[in-house]
Amino acid sequence: MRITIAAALLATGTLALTACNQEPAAETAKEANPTGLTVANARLILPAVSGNPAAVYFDLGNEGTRAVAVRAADIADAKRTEMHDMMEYGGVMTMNEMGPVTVPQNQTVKFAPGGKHVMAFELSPELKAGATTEMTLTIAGGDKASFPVRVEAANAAR
Ligand SMILES: [Cu+2]
Repeated sequence: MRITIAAALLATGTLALTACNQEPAAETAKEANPTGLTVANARLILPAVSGNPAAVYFDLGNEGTRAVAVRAADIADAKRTEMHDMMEYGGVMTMNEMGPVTVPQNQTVKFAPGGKHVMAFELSPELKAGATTEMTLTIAGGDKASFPVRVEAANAAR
């Protein structure tokens, strides 16, 4: 009896290994990213002065089946982040924290210099240009998805 159970476990283990070696099925991909969001061209621009916050820019798409509201963008190598937008007050452009960003289905919202961006505070001092960090987006309802972000020097082309 004991042998039979061991054999069954072994068979299960083999199946799991086989599954790992295959291309992820559509269902698996959906589990990893239940948000429907896509992120392209993501980059974190290191501050010119160490200790200052970094700005993160990217193209945020939505290939899901409905509009999605992004309410947080966390960066793995930063202690804290805020989502900012540039707004005009009395003729002066300043950046301010913004509320959730809605991405309509099949549309792209650009986080770009001069507009929306993610501000990353208290960066890990080990984070250097050429490295990759990770951004985790949280949408209304609580689903999350993570995306790679390349780290660029302060003077890199944006
Ligand atoms: Cu900002």
